[in-house]
Amino acid sequence: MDYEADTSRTDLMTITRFVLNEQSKYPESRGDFTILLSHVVLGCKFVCSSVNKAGLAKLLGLAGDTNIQGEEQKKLDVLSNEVFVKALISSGRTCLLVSEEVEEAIFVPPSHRGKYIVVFDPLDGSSNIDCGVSIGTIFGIYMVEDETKVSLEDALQPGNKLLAAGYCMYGSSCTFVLSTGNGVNGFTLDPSLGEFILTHPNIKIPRKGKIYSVNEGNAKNWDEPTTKYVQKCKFPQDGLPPKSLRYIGSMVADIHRTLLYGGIFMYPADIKSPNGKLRLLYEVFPMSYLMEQAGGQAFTGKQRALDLVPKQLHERSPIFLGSYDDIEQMKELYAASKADGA
Ligand code: AFP
Repeated sequence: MDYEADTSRTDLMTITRFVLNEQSKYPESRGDFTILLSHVVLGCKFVCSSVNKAGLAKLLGLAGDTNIQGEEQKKLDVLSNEVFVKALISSGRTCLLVSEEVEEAIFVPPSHRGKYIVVFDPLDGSSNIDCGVSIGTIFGIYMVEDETKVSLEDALQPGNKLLAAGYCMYGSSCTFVLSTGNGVNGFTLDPSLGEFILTHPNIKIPRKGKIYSVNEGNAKNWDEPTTKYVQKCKFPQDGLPPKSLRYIGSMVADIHRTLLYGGIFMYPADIKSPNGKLRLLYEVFPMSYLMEQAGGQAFTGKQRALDLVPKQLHERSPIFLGSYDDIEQMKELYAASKADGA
């Protein structure tokens, strides 16, 4: 028996161990963030288990309600939202929550208050639930300025103030991707242990990618830079082969692939939706933060996405996320179109 190999196989870097290691680099830390994160992870494990047995437990289909975006709520959306709200409040480390499923911000009762603000989409990509496509939870974590005076303004911080962000993808495996501002790491749930194990240390997005990802059904309404970019992907003039198109329509899955394989993910503005579709606080900001932490870029068509200052909780923004060079090319097209006065 190879005892050495066996020992390394059992020396598992669980997400808790990983975060505690990170915490030990800050001697002044009291462990609040670690506790909060363990509650986020618990919520993800609960949702993962619900997604896995959704068909059996009759959790598929509509819950019969419409959320604030005017979309039909699925049973799993409702359940996931409840799970995260309860897990976050019971952590005793949050003061303000913003959920995609709830119109107003949720102020945590004073008895349970802590210093963190969590913005989240409990189950993104829910129109894909019934056909078994990967879906996920997206979250971002901020700190409140003054714990004794929590206000709505605290939830409207720019993305560059994020302390941490991540997502959990419920797919062929359950993958938790996290950044606390020190690179990006991916963990895979080992169902036999019930633990997330570090499987993708220090994720770096390739500098340039071979894939573009966009809902081409909206092409007739795109602006000129987006149209030109996609044309270049299909008919490159530089002698390179055309890029491949991959679009799942589930942001977590599309971003996960983009982080690992490189390329560009776009949800641009168009004539019908001048602000695009994706929500700034709990879709655009967390994914932009992860992208930059992995060495990529996030651009709105006008500016660095993380520098946007939100005015409303459920505001939308156009977004281009991906490999450094690919986003650079998109920025050049926008700059040229601005120079032309388009
Ligand atoms: P749903 O939660 O309604 O499925 O929306 C998912 C999403 O917000 C995001 O996950 C996708 O990237 C995007 O919408 C897909 O939108 P289109 O269907 O318009 O391409």
